[in-house]
Amino acid sequence: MTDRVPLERKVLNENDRIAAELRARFRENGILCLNLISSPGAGKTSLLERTLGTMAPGTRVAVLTGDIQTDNDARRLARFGFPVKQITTGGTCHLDARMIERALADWKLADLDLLLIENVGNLVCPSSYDLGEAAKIVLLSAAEGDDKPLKYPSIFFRAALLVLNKIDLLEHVPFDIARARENARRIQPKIEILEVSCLTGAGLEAWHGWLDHRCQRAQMEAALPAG
Ligand SMILES: Nc1nc2c(ncn2[C@@H]2O[C@H](COP(=O)(O)OP(=O)(O)O)[C@@H](O)[C@H]2O)c(=O)[nH]1
Ligand SMILES: [Mg+2]
Repeated sequence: MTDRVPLERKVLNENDRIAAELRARFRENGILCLNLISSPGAGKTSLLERTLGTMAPGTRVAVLTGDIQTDNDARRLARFGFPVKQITTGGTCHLDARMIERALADWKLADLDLLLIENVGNLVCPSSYDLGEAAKIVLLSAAEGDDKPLKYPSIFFRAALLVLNKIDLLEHVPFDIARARENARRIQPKIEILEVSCLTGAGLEAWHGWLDHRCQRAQMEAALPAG
């Protein structure tokens, strides 16, 4: 038991090293990489379906989607015609940087502008593993309870954006959206927050706007000297 903490630190250090290499490669190629994290069923794949569904053919976007078992999500996303790869972790509750590195081995990064990663459904483990992303995005759905930012602070602390999904359910569930926002800002005052419904499409223009803005920023950063 006493050896456990140093071992975990070593694993995380090794992960950070690979993630830093990935981040440098993404930057070199002007790629915006986003890491989507939520509990199972909050709507990560649905948000990706909505996102890919509005993209013109030829858009330089690709998706990696992680799950413990099955390639269901990859099959849901492949129908849009963009490169999609499933990473099946076989029991591991999060993606790590090595899995991303392996999954990218046969893709040409120079052909991409946007890499969207759907992490394994879990609000705890994925928050500790840097995948080289420019930003973590946490999704929380109205079905899950407005106290979740307080119960799982780590991911709300690390995410740049909170997507509050399933707002179409607000009239049916005792989810206080103002309290959810307030709880998230108690953990991280600067977190950006969007309210959407992937079912009805409400709020998704703001999501597309956020994405466009971040893509432009990634392109501009790639044009600057490294450092
Ligand atoms: N009512 C409602 N259901 C949604 C919404 N977004 C996703 N869902 C449903 O929630 C379930 C889980 O969604 P999914 O995208 O697979 O979640 P993931 O596990 O986070 O990838 C599916 O049945 C979706 O159709 C939404 O905005 N409103
Ligand atoms: Mg999914």
